[in-house]
Amino acid sequence: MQAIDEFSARLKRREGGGAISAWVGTPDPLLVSHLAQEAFDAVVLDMQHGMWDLPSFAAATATSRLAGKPVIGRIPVGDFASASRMLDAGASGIIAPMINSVADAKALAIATKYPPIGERSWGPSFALNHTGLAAGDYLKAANELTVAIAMIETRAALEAIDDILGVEGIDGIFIGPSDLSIALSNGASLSPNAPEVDKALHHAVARTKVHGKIACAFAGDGERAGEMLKFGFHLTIAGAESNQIRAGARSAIATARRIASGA
Ligand code: 3PY
Ligand code: MG
Repeated sequence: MQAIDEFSARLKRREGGGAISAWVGTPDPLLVSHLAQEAFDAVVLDMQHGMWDLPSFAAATATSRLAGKPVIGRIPVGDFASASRMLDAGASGIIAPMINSVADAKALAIATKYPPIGERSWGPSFALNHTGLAAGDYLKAANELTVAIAMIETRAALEAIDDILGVEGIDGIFIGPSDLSIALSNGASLSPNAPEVDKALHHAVARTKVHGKIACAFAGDGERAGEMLKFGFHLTIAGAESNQIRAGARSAIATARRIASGA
């Protein structure tokens, strides 16, 4: 087993004072290679709104792992078949969007955990290469080496949060503040930093603590990510790569213009 494979177990023990993960939707392993050089604890490859397919996901997972960064995959809504395929490709965890009920949470656990917890089908092709484990050892370790994380981003999910957290095989929750803000405002606004979202975030951290599981949340930038860690989240995001790239470019152009104008 590689040192990188201790990431999920450490996260489950809630060690390390709060992880920050990169978030990548652009389906290019070479882009992941650059981001993985930065001081991120992990890299999320987003197949829900990002443009990854399975071959590009598998290649980016290998690239990220080469830089010492574990990969967590976000599946499209309800695409639990892709969850086990991402784990087969070597992902250390799965984030599943729109988990609104115990039935949804059980479907996630079934796809991602081997028996006796779930029914993940055998075939960890690249996961064996990456972990260096023999097949039998991987079978014994895999449920511990990977995390299954349920997204809470609707009113129904908030109401069912304790039941979802109580499902065996669900290691934690991940708050999607954008969808949650749309749900809480009945579609009136996209306001991920609104006070009612903050209230839900605090509630989620408190309920997760009671269940001894992991609390994760998306943040749109570094400032919001810092707040999330202060709220008590165990893993957060400091913005998507598209925004980080554009912000970097904007800042470089503005600096050049300011210096050229003598301001
Ligand atoms: C949300 O904020 O709704 C998310 O899904 C984060 O990507
Ligand atoms: Mg969402």
